[in-house]
This record gives sequence, structure tokens and C-alpha cells, in this order.
Amino acid sequence: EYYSSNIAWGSLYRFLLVFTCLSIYMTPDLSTAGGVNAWMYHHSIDPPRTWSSARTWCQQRYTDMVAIQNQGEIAYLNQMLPSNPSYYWIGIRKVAGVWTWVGTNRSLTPEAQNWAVGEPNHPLEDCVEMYVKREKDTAKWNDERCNKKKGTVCYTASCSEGSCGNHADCVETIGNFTCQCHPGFLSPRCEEAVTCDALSVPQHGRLQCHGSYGPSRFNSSCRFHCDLGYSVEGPEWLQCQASGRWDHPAPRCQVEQCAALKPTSDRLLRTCLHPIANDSFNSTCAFSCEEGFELSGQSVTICDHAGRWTAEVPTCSVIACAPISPPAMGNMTCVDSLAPFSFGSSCSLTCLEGYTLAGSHTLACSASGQWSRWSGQLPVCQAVQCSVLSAPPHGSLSCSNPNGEFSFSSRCALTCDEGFLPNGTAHTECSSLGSWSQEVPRCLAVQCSVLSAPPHGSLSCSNPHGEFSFSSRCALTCDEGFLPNGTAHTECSSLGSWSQEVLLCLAVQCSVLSAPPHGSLSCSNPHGEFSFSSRCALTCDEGFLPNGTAHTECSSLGSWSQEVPRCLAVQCSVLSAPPHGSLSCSNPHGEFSFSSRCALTCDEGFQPNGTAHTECSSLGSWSQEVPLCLARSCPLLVTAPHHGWMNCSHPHSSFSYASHCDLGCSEGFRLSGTPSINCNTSGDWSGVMPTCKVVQCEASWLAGLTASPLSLNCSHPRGNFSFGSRCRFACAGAYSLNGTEELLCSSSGRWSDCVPEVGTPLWSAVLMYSGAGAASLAVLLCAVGAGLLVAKQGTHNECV
Ligand SMILES: *[C@@H]1O[C@H](CO)[C@@H](O)[C@H](O)[C@H]1NC(C)=O
Ligand SMILES: *[C@@H]1O[C@H](CO)[C@@H](O)[C@H](O)[C@H]1NC(C)=O
Ligand SMILES: *[C@@H]1O[C@H](CO)[C@@H](O)[C@H](O)[C@H]1NC(C)=O
Ligand SMILES: *[C@@H]1O[C@H](CO)[C@@H](O)[C@H](O)[C@H]1NC(C)=O
Ligand SMILES: *[C@@H]1O[C@H](CO)[C@@H](O)[C@H](O)[C@H]1NC(C)=O
Ligand SMILES: *[C@@H]1O[C@H](CO)[C@@H](O)[C@H](O)[C@H]1NC(C)=O
Ligand SMILES: CC(=O)N[C@H]1CO[C@H](CO)[C@@H](O)[C@@H]1O
Repeated sequence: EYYSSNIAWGSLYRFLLVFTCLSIYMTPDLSTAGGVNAWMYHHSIDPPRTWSSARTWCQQRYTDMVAIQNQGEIAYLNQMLPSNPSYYWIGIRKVAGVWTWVGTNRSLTPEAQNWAVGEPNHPLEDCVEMYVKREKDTAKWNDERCNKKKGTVCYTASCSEGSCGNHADCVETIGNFTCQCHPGFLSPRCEEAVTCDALSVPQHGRLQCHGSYGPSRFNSSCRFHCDLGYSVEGPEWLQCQASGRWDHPAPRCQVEQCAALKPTSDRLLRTCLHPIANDSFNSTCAFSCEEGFELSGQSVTICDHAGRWTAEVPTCSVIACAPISPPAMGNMTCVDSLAPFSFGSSCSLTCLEGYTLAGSHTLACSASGQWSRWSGQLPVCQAVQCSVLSAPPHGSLSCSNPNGEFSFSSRCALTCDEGFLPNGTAHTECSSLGSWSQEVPRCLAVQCSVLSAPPHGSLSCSNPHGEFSFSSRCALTCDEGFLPNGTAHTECSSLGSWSQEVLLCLAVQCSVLSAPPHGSLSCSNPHGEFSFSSRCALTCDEGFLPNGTAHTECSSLGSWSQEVPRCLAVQCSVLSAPPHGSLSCSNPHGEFSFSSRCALTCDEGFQPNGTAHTECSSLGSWSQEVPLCLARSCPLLVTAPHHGWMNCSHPHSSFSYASHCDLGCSEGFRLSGTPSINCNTSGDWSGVMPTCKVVQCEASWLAGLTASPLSLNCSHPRGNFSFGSRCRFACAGAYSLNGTEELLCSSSGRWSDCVPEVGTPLWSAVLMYSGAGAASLAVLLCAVGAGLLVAKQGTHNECV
């Protein structure tokens, strides 16, 4: 701003007109394009004033102390002001250590400085005077103490608020002002902003503009943006300058550039695509290595939108195979084209004498090997092999194998199982040529003596290892009826001896037989007494018989075909005593057997009907039969008693021992004699036959009847006044019968009713007439009858 102002002052200088308080009116020597200027100065030298009072004086009357801003003005003032020995204060002083125009409050610029030689020169001299019309250093400035008193120079301003627009400074001229436009604005009132050329939108980018005075006007600014992967080449911001030009040329959008890729190895292969430009945004490079080398790092890198590669360039290093060492018992020689045990290395392998190489003789380190990238597995040096030995049957091999099984210098020893012996040298060794020093012998079974079968026997042998050899087992089988004497088995031991030297067959033995009582044995013994096939026959004494087969034979199992029977006495039939008898027997050889004798005894009342003795003969028959015991007979009873009955029972037979007869009489008769008789043991009846007599009724009452009017008419079919007798009564004269008309003698010997009396109609007369005799008699008779009845029956008292 000051710069601009300074320029304006420089251009205006020659056109200034100056007035003074002394009415010195200076007509400008030139008229200007800026119009009429009217800048008025006023000065006063009397009284002299201090700097502060000088300023107060100016400010009270005019605008302010003079502000000198260029050399032209200085020269003019020097010329126009009258000479004053104390010179003149000007409107500049030190404020806070800085020389400042007090009117405009602007610092003194170096261009505007007008110091006399050697000035300013004192720290305490804060105000400035001007040497007007001085001989030396005329019109120059000097610092002075502010309380010194000097002439006063003032000025009057023409500018007022609103004289110019907002974009201009109002510049005093003589009696007038002029609008001094701020940069970027145009006259006359400086309200129009300068215009710049319109900017065009960049390729691969866009534009953002902003201006407070309109697009592309002064002070408008534009910002450039570029698409992803592009960057602004040049200033990002452009501003329209007061000169009407942009402060910078318009930038371009430049694709982001990545640094050129530097190869890390001459084995590295690269393939790149550059869709936009070389090594720039979106460029893609793929890496690989030559054969035998391997990539370490990313195989692809891309130039990103910020111009950076996404990955560093990878490196190629030679492929290394695993280090290998020569096999045991071998040597190795390697040739390396690049590095030890690396791609291109080749190793050849050999074995020491006596060993053969198993596997490849040469191993190459390749890029695609299978085992640790070698072309093959590491070979081994194997000892020379002999044939595989196997132990013969019944033997076992124990080998020492310093170089592996059945290999060079292996030594094997044969050990035969127990009972076996090797048929040759038991040791062999694998030679350096791969052959055994000798064959492995066989293990042969130990031999025992030859066995032959004994008489009555045969041998069957199992020979697992040959006839009559170790562990042969022979079993003796004896013919039927023979048994081995002791063990039947023998076995050939591992020492060549039989466990049992002699085998024999002996006949089977049956138990010793002895003859039973009453018998004798006779035997035939082809193989010894009571042995297999011995036969024995039993003979019994007379009257005795064997109770089974009399012959027996010793079987092959050692048992008799049957037991020797006993000799039993000949048996007669079993006798039993007849009824009512008992037998008593003597049995020297058993009941009812040969020579048994039996005698019959009959019970009392019985007697045998034959010979009572019999004997069992040797033929088994009784000398005679046993008789019967018959009951003794009593005399035959033919008839029962007259008017009676006989009831006989006969336990044995009719009218014999124990027969019993009950005897009785018919109704109305009574027994005279014993009511029963028995037939006793001696055949006699126990008593004589009784008789039956008719029952008698009482007839003593008859005597009383002779003096009574009763009539009595009796009939006696079985005897006088006995069972069945009937008596009828009747009364004579005027007498009536008082009672039954008829009496009947019952079978029990009682009358059927009481004896009647003579009737009562005449009773008193009768009584008086004939006395009490008849009546007393009748009462007596009835009393007698009743007494009899009472005696016989106990309840019959109807006549009492
Ligand atoms: C003062 O200046 C203005 C414009 O600069 C002009 O229009 C005017 O006439 C001048 N006045 C005088 C008295 O010269
Ligand atoms: C003059 O300017 C200074 C700084 O530039 C400021 O501090 C001071 O207040 C100003 N004085 C007046 C009267 O404007
Ligand atoms: C120009 O623009 C800047 C920033 O936009 C602003 O600070 C400045 O005051 C402006 N100048 C003018 C003269 O308008
Ligand atoms: C860059 O590559 C991306 C992905 O391939 C694609 O989308 C984009 O359009 C490319 N940009 C340019 C400028 O070619
Ligand atoms: C004979 O006696 C038997 C037995 O004592 C008896 O049962 C039977 O009735 C009697 N006979 C006569 C006619 O009395
Ligand atoms: C019959 O005899 C009974 C007694 O002996 C006597 O009581 C009764 O009076 C007699 N009757 C007549 C009619 O006499
Ligand atoms: C004496 C008397 O009169 N007797 C008689 C008994 O009864 C019989 C028959 O009833 C007669 O013939 C008797 O004359």
C-alpha cells in the first residue's frame, strides 16, 4: 500500500501547488490530468513553539503539522518558507522508538528519509526539525529535543469522508484532492475491479473459482483440482492481480509419476504395462526370475495414485539346495557353478571298497528337484549283501551284523533245538564277495534204538522227526484180553534213550474163583489161572442145583462172564398150614428144601384127615400132601322143640365144633331148659334140648265165684286157664254186671281185663242182703290180678 502510495506521490509531485498563511499563492507551473490541485500550507514563526504546542496550534487552525512525503515537497517548502534561525518543526517524531508521520500515523520509510549528515544522532531527541534555507544541509532533517521552540508549518486537507470510493486513497492536492485508486481498481472513483482473462478447465482436472468482485475480476482466486492419479503441475491457486493478469500461468494436470524401477539383479525379469505413461499412475510391472533363481518379495508392483510403487522391486537369489554330506562309508565330490549346494551344483557320490552305492551316483541341484531340490535322494553306501539265511527246521540262527543283516562280515551260528544236532559245522560268515563261508547245516533229530512189538501186542509210533528219533512216541496196543505190563507208552528222549525200554502184553486177570458150598469147580486156563479166556464149570452135590449158569469165562475186560452160582438145595413147593392147623418144619438146607421135614398140628376142636408128617426129597417133591384140619362133629339135631324154634349157626360145618343153636318157644309158650347149646371141642353138645310149655293165667279167683250171682262160662283150648282160655260172665237175677263180660288169657299169662262185679242198682240190697262178702271177693280178685300185673309189667293197675 505504501509502495503504491509512494508511486502515486512520485507521479503527482510536479503538479503540486502550495499556499501559505502568508497568502503566498503558488500557481502550479503545470496543469495535470488529475485536475486542479489546491494544497495549502500555513506557517508561523512568532512566537516559536515546542513541538507539541506547534502541533496543537496546527490542529486547532488547520488540519495538522505538515507531513512531508517526498523530495519535491521538501524542495518546495525549503524554497517557499522564510528563513528562521530556529528552523521549523515538521510532523514527524519518534513514537515507541520508530520515526512516525503523526498526521497519517505512518512509519518513516527509508526512501522518504531526508536526514542531514550524521543525523539522527541522539536517543533523547525525539522530534524532527527541517533546516530551511540553511547553508549546510539545507532542507535536510535533524532530530531535536521536542521542548525546543521553533517555527510552525501546518497544512489544510481537502479530502473528506466519501470523497473517494472504498478502493481508493484520497490524496491532497492544492485546494483539492484526487482519488488515488488502490491496485486492481479503475478510475475515476475506483469502483470497478480489474478483469483477468478467463481460465479454462484443465484436462484430467477441474477448477474452483471465487471472487468477491465477480468472476475473473481482481482478487478473485481459482483453485485447480486434478483427477485421481494426476497432480497439479504448478501453483494450485491462481489469483487475479491488480495488473489484470493471473499471478501464475495456469497449471496442468500431470499424471502421477512413479520413480523408474531400478533392477535389483540381472536375473530379474520384468514385464510392464503402462496404460497412461511410462512408470506412471496405473502402470503395472510383473517380476520373475531366471531359472535357478527365486524371487523374494512381491512379484507385482503397481504405480498408485500417489506416484508410489505398491511394492519394492523384488530380488532374485540363486536357489539353494540343502547342504548335503557324503553318506557313511562314502565320498562326495561337488562342482558348484554359482554357489555351494546351489542351482547348478552337481555332486558325485562314491562308496568305499566293500560297499555298494544304493541310489543315484550323481545329485544335481535343480530348480525343481524333489528332495530338498536335489535331483534325487541322497544315496547310501550299503555293505555287500550275502544271501538271506534262514534257520533250518529245529534250529535257530544267531548272527552278529556289524554292517547290517546278512552283510559283509556278518557271522551266524546255528543252535539246534533240544533233541537235535547239526550235521555239519555250525558257524558261517559273510565274505567280502557276498558269499557265505559255508552252508548252514541241518538240525537232525537224535536217534533212539529200534523197537519191536512184544507177543500179543503191536506198536504204533508217531515219528515227528523220523523213525525212532527224538520225540518219537510209541504206544503199545495189546491184543484183546491182554494189557500192557506197566506203561504202554515210550518216548525217545533228547539224549537218544527210550523212556521205557521194555513193553510187554500180559493176559487180563480175572478174580480168583472158589467153589461154593455143596459144589466144586473145574477150570481150563489157556493163558494162566483165572486169566483171559479161562473157563470154569461148577458141579453141585446131590440134592443141590446151581442157581444160575454153571459155566463162566474170563472176558477180555477181566471180568467173569457171570458170577459163579451157588449150589442151592433142591426146592420143594412151599407148604402152608391148612385152616385151623399149623406146620412145624426142620430145614437143614433152607425152608421147604431138600431134606426139610414138616409136621402138621391141628387146632383144638379140629383133627387132621390124614398123615400129619411129610419130607422134601432130593427131587423136590414132598413125600405126601399136607392133610386138612376138620372140625369135630356133634350129634345131628333134627327138629326144634314142640311149640318152639331152633336157630343154629355153623362156623365150620353142620353141627360140628363151634356150631351154636338158639332155642325158643312160640307165643303163649315158655321155654323149659337152656335157651342155647354149643358143640364143644370134644364133639358133645353143651346141654340137652329144652321143651316149650303153655302160659298159665291166675285162676284162684274161681273159689270166690261159687257164692256170687256171676256166671262163669270158660273154654280152654290149650289147657285150664292158660294161653287162649276165654271166660264169659253173666249175672243172674236182678243183678247187673259192673265190668267186662269176657276175660281172655293173653300169651303173657294175664287176663285181658278185671273180673266184673255185680251191678250197683241192687248194690245196697245186695250188700245188705248178701253181706259184704261178694263185693270184697271181687275187689280181692281184681287186686290179685292187679298185683300180678304190677309184678310182671309194673304199670298195669287198672283194677286197683
Ligand atoms: C476538485 O477536483 C475535482 C475532481 O478531481 C474536480 O471535479 C473539481 O472541479 C475540482 N475543484 C476545483 C476548485 O478545482
Ligand atoms: C498510529 O499507529 C500505531 C501503530 O501503527 C498505533 O498504535 C497508534 O494508535 C496510531 N495512532 C493513531 C492516533 O491513530
Ligand atoms: C483480496 O482478497 C483477499 C482474500 O480474499 C482479501 O483479504 C483482501 O482484502 C482483498 N483485497 C481487496 C482489495 O479486496
Ligand atoms: C486405473 O486403473 C483402475 C483399475 O484398473 C481403473 O479403474 C482406472 O480407470 C484407471 N485409471 C486411469 C486414469 O486409467
Ligand atoms: C336165627 O339167628 C340169627 C342170628 O342169631 C338171626 O339173625 C335169625 O333171625 C334167627 N332166625 C329165627 C327164625 O329166629
Ligand atoms: C260198679 O262198681 C264200682 C266199683 O266197684 C262202683 O264204684 C260202681 O258204683 C258200681 N256201679 C254200679 C251201677 O253199681
Ligand atoms: C252151663 C252153660 O250154660 N253152658 C253153656 C256154655 O256155652 C256153651 C256155648 O256157648 C253152651 O253150649 C253151654 O250150654
